[in-house]
Amino acid sequence: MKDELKILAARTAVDELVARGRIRSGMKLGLGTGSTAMPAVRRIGELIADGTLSGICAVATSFQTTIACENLGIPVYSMNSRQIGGSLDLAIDGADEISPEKHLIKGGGAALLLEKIVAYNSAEFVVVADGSKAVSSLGTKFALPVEIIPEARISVAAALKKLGADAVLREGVRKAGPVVTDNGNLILDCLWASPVQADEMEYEINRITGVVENGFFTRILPSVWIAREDGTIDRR
Ligand code: ABF
Repeated sequence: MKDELKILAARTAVDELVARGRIRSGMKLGLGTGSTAMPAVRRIGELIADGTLSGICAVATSFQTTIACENLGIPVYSMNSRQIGGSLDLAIDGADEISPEKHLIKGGGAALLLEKIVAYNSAEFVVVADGSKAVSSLGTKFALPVEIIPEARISVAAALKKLGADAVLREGVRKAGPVVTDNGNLILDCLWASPVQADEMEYEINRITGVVENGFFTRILPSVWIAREDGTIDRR
């Protein structure tokens, strides 16, 4: 059921954005990671294949999304390429949690750094999700991922504790070692005893030496498509 809602949110968002001209031929698009972003990527691939969209230049936010784009015939470039020039027209991605102010937690799939580089350098940011992602506050349920330089693992965990967070090193599925991000870094997953002010915390965490980026997304407010259990779409 959840998978169907993810597909519904993703396809509805892409189709409406195309119908309103907010996704157009020739655009530079950021393409997200995860099981909700993927049907959006697939839909964009279909619209390229049937000729509705042409001249799209994409930036993929993970290795997984790059492979999907290759298979779908979506041309992928680096943010630094001549075609992209460091900025995008629109980025579309999933989220782990969405607060009423449309602050997000992202990075459950450990791709938060590239996801944030893409989102924060896009003129428009779109988030697609199923209803379980809409929450009343952030910080106490879904652990905030913080990407860190491996050598700073202990010192960053101590600094996060001073900010009230309990930080746990993310381990691989078989616990044979830590999860290593696409950038060769580690992830500390952080939980607080009570809800946090995400915009302040996004800033404070990034001031810690050894932190590369954190999964609070508060500086660009997304347009959000959330598929509810009854099959209706909550647009925010
Ligand atoms: C990406 O996909 C991540 O930032 C987030 O962690 C994840 C959401 O996962 P899913 O769409 O698979 O639930 O957007």
